[in-house]
Amino acid sequence: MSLITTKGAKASLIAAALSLLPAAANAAETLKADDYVGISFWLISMALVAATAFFFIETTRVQGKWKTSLTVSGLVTLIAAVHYFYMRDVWVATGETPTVYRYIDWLITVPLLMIEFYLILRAITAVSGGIFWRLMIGTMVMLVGGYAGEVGYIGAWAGFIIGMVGWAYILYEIFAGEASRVAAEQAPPSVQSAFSTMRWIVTIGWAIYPIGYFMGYLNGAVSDESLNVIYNIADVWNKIAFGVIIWNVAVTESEQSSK
Ligand SMILES: *C/C=C(C)/C=C/C=C(C)/C=C/C1=C(C)CCCC1(C)C
Repeated sequence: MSLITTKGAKASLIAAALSLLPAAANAAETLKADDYVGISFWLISMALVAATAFFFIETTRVQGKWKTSLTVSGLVTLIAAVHYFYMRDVWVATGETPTVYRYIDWLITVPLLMIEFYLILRAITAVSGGIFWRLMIGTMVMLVGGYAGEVGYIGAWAGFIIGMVGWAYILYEIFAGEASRVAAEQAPPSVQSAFSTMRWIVTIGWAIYPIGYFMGYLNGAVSDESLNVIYNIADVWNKIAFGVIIWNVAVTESEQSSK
């Protein structure tokens, strides 16, 4: 049974659009033409809204077992879009870095991105729940460690190290653990190639955040302005491009099996 019907997709889009409108109108009054950080917040917000519409509508095009993956991609960009509208307002109004919104966004979207690894494997074969739980545990350790360090509940370095351990655990699972074995041994070529690109995103694309933590926070070498622009671009890559890879494999596999 499909999770999202055409009608359902339209309704969720309209709801999403409405929830974003007031915030959009609000900030338009104060955005300065030379505030390039604010403008980057705007661009990313719009790209995330468009990506959400795209992923939800495309769920109607793929086979049932791929719909959940696409829906999750749409949820990631929707949740991020709403956070970006708030972050953009905070930045435009105060020039301050909206760290707390970023962490709340990560707390919801990063587990969803991790679930995607589990979902694309589950679409092609029977996989153990252990993969799911290990990816979740790694994610939580990474984010809670980073947050505790950033807000000062624990030392900045301790938070960084705990966060790195969580991330390393995730990388182990997808490069050498059960998830990687299932992908290598049982997945068709299109899924293998998606899995491999996704894990490079988690390695290289995700590295931007700990580097940002280090440069911006631990040694203060990077300004708030640059850091926000860098995070904003990273999120396009790590949320939208990640979703597009899943969309591509879902469409390819659906078309293969309808032949
Ligand atoms: C869409 C948002 C994404 C993919 C955010 C990802 C965030 C991280 C990979 C954060 C990682 C961190 C570490 C590995 C150690 C230091 C603290 C963090 C939380 C910045």
